[in-house]
Formats: sequence, structure tokens, C-alpha cells
Amino acid sequence: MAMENQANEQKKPVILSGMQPTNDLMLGNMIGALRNWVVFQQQYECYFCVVDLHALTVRQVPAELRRRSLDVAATYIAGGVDPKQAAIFIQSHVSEHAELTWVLNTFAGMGECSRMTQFKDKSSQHSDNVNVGLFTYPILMAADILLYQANLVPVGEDQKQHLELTRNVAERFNFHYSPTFTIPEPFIPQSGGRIMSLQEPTKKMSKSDPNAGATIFLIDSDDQIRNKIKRAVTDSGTTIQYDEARPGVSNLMEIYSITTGKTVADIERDFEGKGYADFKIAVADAVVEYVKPVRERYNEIRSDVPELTRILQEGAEKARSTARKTLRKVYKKVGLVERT
Ligand code: ATP
Ligand code: LTN
Repeated sequence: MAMENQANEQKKPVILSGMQPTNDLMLGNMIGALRNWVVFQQQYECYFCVVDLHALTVRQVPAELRRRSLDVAATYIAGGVDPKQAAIFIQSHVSEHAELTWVLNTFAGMGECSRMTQFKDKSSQHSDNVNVGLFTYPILMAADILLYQANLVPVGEDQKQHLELTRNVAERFNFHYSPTFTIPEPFIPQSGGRIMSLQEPTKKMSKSDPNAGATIFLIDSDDQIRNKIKRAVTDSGTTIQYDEARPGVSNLMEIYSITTGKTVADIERDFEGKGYADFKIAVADAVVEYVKPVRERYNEIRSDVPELTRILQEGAEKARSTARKTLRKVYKKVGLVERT
């Protein structure tokens, strides 16, 4: 029986995902990604990392980056990731990520990297620092995923293109040598994969948006959340109806739907004859209730640094033991002399 259990455990499919410690996590990160990590953690072998090496592609204040990396790890747990089920770790603690990136760099084309939307966006946002790391960013992401032979990568809509590149690089490597990497699938939620900015609802909500009113952070106070929703940009219409031509109100409806479990049709019916003011109050109440338990747990977890450090150390050890096997295989296949 014990043996049987062990065999079943080994057969669990693998999930990997990560977030950059570029700021506090926000509602879009929770709805687009973290919420699904929690759903999957029981059926999958899970690896969730804080991608601090990725964050270096944009200039960081060192002390802040260090603090934020722990903040993000604590938010994973506050959002429901169970460190007993999933390996939670800091990317730079597992040096195999950087090592595999180098090899995969030799399997990625200049053309395909330059077509990445995130590269184009970040290069224009940081035109004073268009560094090579920004360009090869998706290759480091491919290494994150392929090291663990991940089957599924739960992310928001914006990462679809990076997943496609990861699959292409993996297929190219497998074809050139022999099957080495599992080809991963993205998991993008049908609803909530792209939460929009509250100030410019045609742009995605982002944790690095300089406009503070655009983003709801998971550690915002109830008052901050209410104020941001009250000031959210809508349009000159008056009805509460989902319509792609009205991105502001449609975004609020999507947020309301996810935080309450109501369908869009329910919402349209409930708010028939009512205006934006009433609707915004209801959305604010729902988001406050959704975020509050995360914020409260976060404050508890973040205040116990020794425990958080222990969880990250344990996570890195588990991650390293898997990553090491893949990297060794890759080094051997490409013809590097084995380390003794
Ligand atoms: P930055 O603004 O610093 O580039 P970000 O807020 O876009 O960061 P990431 O760390 O790049 O966040 O992303 C973490 C996860 O959250 C990814 O899976 C990403 O797809 C998802 N995500 C980010 N923004 C949104 C959004 N607006 N809606 C849904 N999911 C999102
Ligand atoms: N590129 C992603 C963050 C990220 C990631 C990953 C996501 C880095 N490595 C591996 C999933 C799997 C982003 O910008 N959101």
C-alpha cells in the first residue's frame, strides 16, 4: 500500500509559476494567477517561485528588492498556497535557473525574442535602460518552467506569448537532441485573465503602474480600496451592462463577478434601473471582503521572518533536487564534460 501511494505521488503532474517582486501584489495577480495556484495545489506537484532575477531587468533599489521578495513569498501563503503542499522558493536560491537559461539562450532566435509584447512595452517604459536581460527575459522564464518538467503553468493572459516561446524552445531542443523537456501548457482563466487598470481600462492592471489609483493592492486598507473603486474611470453611459465598447464598467463587472461568484447576467439583472454610484458601492464592498482575509493573513505571516525563511529554505531544497536532475541531463546532452 505504501509503495502504491508512493507510485501515485510520483505520477502527479507538475505545475510551476512565479511572480516578480517588483512591487506589492495586486488584485490582478490574485485573480489572474494566484487564485488558480491554490485550486491546483492538491492535484499537482507544485513549484511557486518569487522571480527575483527577472526583477533585475528593471533597475531596483537593492534593499527594497530584498524586502519585497519576502513580501511576495508571504503573499503567496496569505493567498492560500500551502507550504506543506507546494515548494515556495526564491528563484535566485536555485542557481540552476540561471545555468539552464544560458543553454536555452542558444536555442532562441533574435527575431522571436524581439516580437515579445512585454519586451516592447518594457523597453518603451524604460527607454533609458533597454538592457540585454530585458530581451532574454522570456528565456529565463522558459528555464523556470522547463527545469521542473512542468505540465501546466497558471498565469494571466499577458503571459500567453511567453508560454508559446517556451514551448517552441523546448520543442527545438527536444528535436535537436532527444526528448528532454515536457512541453508545458498555459492555464489562463476564462474569466479574470486580464483585469484592467481602474484609471485606463484599456490597459492591464499592473503592480508597477505609477498611477496609484489604477491598481488595488492586496495590502490596501478598506478605505483605500473603496476610494479607488469610487474614482474608477467608467464612461458616459448609465446602465450596468457588459459591453466590450465600455471597458471601465465591464472591468468592474468582471471583478464583481469573480469576487462574489455572481454571473454577469445576475449582475445585469440585480442592477437594472440602478446607476454607477450604487454599483460602485457594491463592487467596493465585494472587493473589501475578498481582500481583507488575504491582508490579515499576510500581516501575520510577514511578521514571522524566521518561519518564512524556513519555508523558503525548505522550498529551495525541494526545487533544487528536481532542477538539478534536469540540468544534469541537459549538460550531458549538449556535450559538456560531466562534473565529478
Ligand atoms: P509588472 O507590472 O511589475 O510587470 P505585473 O503586475 O504585470 O508586474 P507579474 O509579476 O508580471 O505582474 O505577473 C504575475 C502574474 O500575474 C502573472 O501570471 C501575470 O500573468 C498575472 N497578471 C499580471 N497582471 C494581471 C492582470 N492585470 N490581470 C490578470 N492577471 C495578471
Ligand atoms: N514573466 C512572468 C513572471 C514569470 C513566470 C515564470 C510566470 C517568470 N517566470 C514562470 C510563470 C512561470 C510575468 O511577467 N508575469
